[in-house]
Amino acid sequence: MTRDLASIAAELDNARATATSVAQLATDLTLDNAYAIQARNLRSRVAAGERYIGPKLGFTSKSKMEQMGVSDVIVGFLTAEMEHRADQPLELEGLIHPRIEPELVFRLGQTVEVRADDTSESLSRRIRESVDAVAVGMEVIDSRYRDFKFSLSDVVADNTSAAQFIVGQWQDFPRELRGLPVEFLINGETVESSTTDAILGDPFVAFDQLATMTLRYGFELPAGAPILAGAMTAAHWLESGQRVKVRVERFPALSVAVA
Ligand code: OOG
Ligand code: MG
Repeated sequence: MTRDLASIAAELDNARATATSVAQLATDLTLDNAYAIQARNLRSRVAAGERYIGPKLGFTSKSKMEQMGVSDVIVGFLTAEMEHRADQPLELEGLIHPRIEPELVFRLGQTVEVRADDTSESLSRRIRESVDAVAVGMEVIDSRYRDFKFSLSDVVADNTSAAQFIVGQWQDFPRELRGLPVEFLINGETVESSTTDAILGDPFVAFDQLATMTLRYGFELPAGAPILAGAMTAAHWLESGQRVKVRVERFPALSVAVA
């Protein structure tokens, strides 16, 4: 039986709010309907007082696609309330089965509006020209589905597992971001290493993906928006007492303690 989008949206939002996992959705949910569910939950969270600040990309790296068995780039939303400050301990309460992953974050220096004659090339170019800073980041993902398992449409409907994110110190936007070594450490031990090329072969290709998805699904790109470009390694389970750190060459390291 096909369920209406409003009831699926309400079930997922309730799962998030109560930190209780739910069953995966029916397999006949289309990707367009999954994005419609995501948009409904953004609207209801904004109506409840949260503030939309920017988009996040997911599955832009092979390591993430392989870890989760999903191979298409996805986009979710970030609200101001989801941002966590690195100098505060990360609280696991209110989360179901959180994981953490190392990200690059771009910042939009000005609002990017979609124009009627935009192609993904022209929009990608304006996004890139509007980015004024980049930082190392981390994302806490927390699938609302049982056992952290999902299909592509499931994870899109669930706002791409987004839960919290941390942004390190903003750096001037460089001409080039390829080839920088990345290390992900838990309790001082390197658990993953990679390079910035993990993101689509070149982190700047994230702008093309964001442009294509924005033309299709209408994400807002307001001034000041952080844009998560996607994890550069597989994600790791968060456990209380851990210290998690990301090192990307040429950037200040970013670390956070788990309460
Ligand atoms: C979906 C979110 C993927 C990324 O950076 O690749 C993502 C998930 O893995 O649960 O945020
Ligand atoms: Mg991510």
